[in-house]
Amino acid sequence: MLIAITREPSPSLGACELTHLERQAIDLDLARAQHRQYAAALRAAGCEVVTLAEAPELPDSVFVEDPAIVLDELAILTRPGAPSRRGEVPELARALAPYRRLAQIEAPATLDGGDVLRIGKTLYVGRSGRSDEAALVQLRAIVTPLGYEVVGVPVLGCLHLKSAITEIGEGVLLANREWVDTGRFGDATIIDVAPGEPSAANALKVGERLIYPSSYPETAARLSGFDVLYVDASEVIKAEGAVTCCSLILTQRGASAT
Ligand code: CIR
Repeated sequence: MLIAITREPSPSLGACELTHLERQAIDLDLARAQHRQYAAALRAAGCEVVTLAEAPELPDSVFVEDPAIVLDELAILTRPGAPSRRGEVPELARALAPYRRLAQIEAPATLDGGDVLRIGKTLYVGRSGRSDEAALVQLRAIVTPLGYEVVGVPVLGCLHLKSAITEIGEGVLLANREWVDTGRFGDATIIDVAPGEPSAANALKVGERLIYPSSYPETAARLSGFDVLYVDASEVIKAEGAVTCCSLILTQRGASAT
């Protein structure tokens, strides 16, 4: 059984952090409806969905991917790069504690979960504006004893590594080569985002299915052969989010498992 942890969009989502996008009005009712559709897609893909309560004082708290990284063996609480997001961590810690033992990235290092792409036992870590070398060193110390390799990857022009590249099948990555050097990912097959859809590389793989925004039809046309559940994510996209950011997916196991 897979668990998907999500969080209701904050009533203050319109005051979210923005780095590469101009601010646009966010329709909160629509964001909530889209979030329910996203939860339904997670259920259709086989997840039990745990939804945390909204946090009016934390505009970006719907993006639960950033305050934690969940591996089979443990969860690592991050120290988000944006100070406004650091208050998101304690609630995620409470939510994850029943399932995983917890480790923590310590100050002054900063790390956003959106910068961590796990492929097998390799953690690719985006060197974005949010995640620094000190965090990479801490992460490596936490996960190397568990058999993981940590590889830093420069990211330029987008918020996070997973804005630029995600895994959509075994050995298959969806990528925007303008933002990341795909040569860093070994001999993986690369599917390029369509020209004119630079933000289309973020797909959420859940088991054998993909959850993918309906906003990128030309890139979607390149996903034939994949079992895709489309969701309307227009409002989180305005907040510089996408589909991986709105959940933490974990296999069900107890916190004492190692
Ligand atoms: C932020 O700038 O932190 C939010 N507005 C968007 C975070 C999106 N998270 C993600 O891609 N993992």
